[in-house]
Amino acid sequence: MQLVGSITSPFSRKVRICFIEKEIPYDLLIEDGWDVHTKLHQINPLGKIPCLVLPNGHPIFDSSVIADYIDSMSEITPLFPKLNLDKAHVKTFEALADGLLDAAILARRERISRPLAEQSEAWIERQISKVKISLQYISNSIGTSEFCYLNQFTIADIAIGCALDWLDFRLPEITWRTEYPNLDVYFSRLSLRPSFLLTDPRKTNP
Ligand SMILES: N[C@@H](CCC(=O)N[C@@H](CS)C(=O)NCC(=O)O)C(=O)O
Repeated sequence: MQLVGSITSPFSRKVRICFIEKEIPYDLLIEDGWDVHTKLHQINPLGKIPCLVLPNGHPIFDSSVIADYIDSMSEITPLFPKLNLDKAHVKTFEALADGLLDAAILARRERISRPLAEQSEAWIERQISKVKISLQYISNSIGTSEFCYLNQFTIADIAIGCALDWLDFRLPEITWRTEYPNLDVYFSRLSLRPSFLLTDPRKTNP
């Protein structure tokens, strides 16, 4: 199986962490979602990474669909609870972390990809406010727990961990560690897992 992704994409990282936690081997083809001259754009009409390419060439996207599929491939470290309602809660946290990232990436892209005169401060502020409100919600929900839901490591922790670390990496002006010391403790613990250490976006070796 080949995963089309990158080292710095937080959505690719989410899926790479799933592979490592589930102990499933995969090949990583590094591509940039923002570059239209790539294999990615022939297999995913949305032109986004990550995209999993099955041995028969069929694509699976987006990251939440890939994560669910990877989880079904092995019994090791179940990433989704069995009960439907618990699963829905965990997937809601995953959607929240992914949505926080979508907003944060849109805000950053507006700053780095557009000429200064064309940038909309109102647009950036709208996106950053989604990030901030989501951080508050995540902090309130996690409290002092080790894990986000049911005191068990799930896809919610992977998604939230990838989102928090991406903010540190790309938008350090969002000072979530000082504003939410409980999230600092939560992520410091999470980041010691080999799957997080091996996928640190600051390291170039996949
Ligand atoms: N909802 C998607 C989001 C993926 C995404 O936004 N990926 C970014 C890189 S981090 C990308 O490829 N962007 C290129 C584009 O939007 O054109 C997922 O969960 O996989």
